[in-house]
Amino acid sequence: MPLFQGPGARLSLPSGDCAWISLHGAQVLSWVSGSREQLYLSPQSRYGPGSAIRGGVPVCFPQFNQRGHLPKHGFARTQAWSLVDQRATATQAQATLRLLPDATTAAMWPHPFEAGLTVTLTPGALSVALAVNNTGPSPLAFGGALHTYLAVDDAAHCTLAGLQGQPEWDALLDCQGTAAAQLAFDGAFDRVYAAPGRPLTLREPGRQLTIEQSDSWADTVVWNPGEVLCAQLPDMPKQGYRHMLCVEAAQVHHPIVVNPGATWRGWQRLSVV
Ligand code: TA6
Repeated sequence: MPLFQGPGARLSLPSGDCAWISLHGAQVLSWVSGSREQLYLSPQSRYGPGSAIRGGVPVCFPQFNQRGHLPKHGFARTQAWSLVDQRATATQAQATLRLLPDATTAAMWPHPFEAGLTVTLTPGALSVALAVNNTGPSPLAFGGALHTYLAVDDAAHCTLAGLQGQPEWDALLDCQGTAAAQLAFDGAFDRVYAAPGRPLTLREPGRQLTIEQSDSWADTVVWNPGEVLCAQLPDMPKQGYRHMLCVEAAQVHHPIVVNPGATWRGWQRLSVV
C-alpha cells in the first residue's frame, strides 16, 4: 500500500499479488508481484486536487507532454475519476474507472468524450487499458500515454531489450537515430521509439520484466531524468532517478483520431517472468 491514503481501489489475489489504484488520476500507484513492489512511487510526490502524482502509472490524456495547448501530459492525471466496476475471482481482480468532461476540462478542451481505465491483475501480471469513446458529433483527436514508472534497484544496472532497429527520436538532443539492441541508462534518457510490435524485456541483476503494449499506440517512450533534472524536480528525492525507469505506451507524433460514436482502446501489460 503506498503512502497515499486517498480514495482508491485495491486489487488482491490469493497468490499474494496486489495493486492499488488512486481515483485521483486513475493512477495505479502500487503493484506487488513476486514479493516485490514493481512500480516506483516518489516518496516526495504531491497529492491532492490539481497535482500530478509522481510515480505508478500516470494516465496522460488527451495530450502527450507539451504537444498542444493543454497542461503538460493533459488533464486526466489531475482529475478525480470514479470507480464504476470492481470484480474478482481466485485468479483475476479487475477495476474500471471512468472520467467524463466537467466544466474545468470542457473549458480547456471542449470535446465530448468518455474515458475508461480498466486495471486487471492476474498472478504475475498487470494490465492497464485505456478506452476513449467519442460521444460528440465530430472526430476526436488526442495524444497521450500510459507513463509507467517501473521500480528498479539501480537504473545504471538495467538494460531494456526489444527496440532494436526501431526509429528513435532523442528528445534531449532533438536528433533522430535507430535503437540499439539493448538500451542502457547511465545518464538522462528521454527517447521516443516507433513501437516495435513485440515485447520488451527489462533486465537487472536477479530480475526480469516483460512489457507489452497494444498496436493502437504508435510509440514507446523511455525516460529517466538523470541526476541533474531529478535534482530540479521538487517531487523527487535527489537520488530518485536511480530507482525508476519509465517505459511508456504512448502516442506522441501523430494524434489518434476517433470517429463519432466510436471507441479507441490502448493497453500496456507488465509481467514478471
Ligand atoms: O514521457 C517522458 C516525458 O515527456 C519527459 O519529457 C519528462 O518531462 C516526463 O515525461 C515527465 O513529465 P512530468 O510532467 O510528469 O514531469
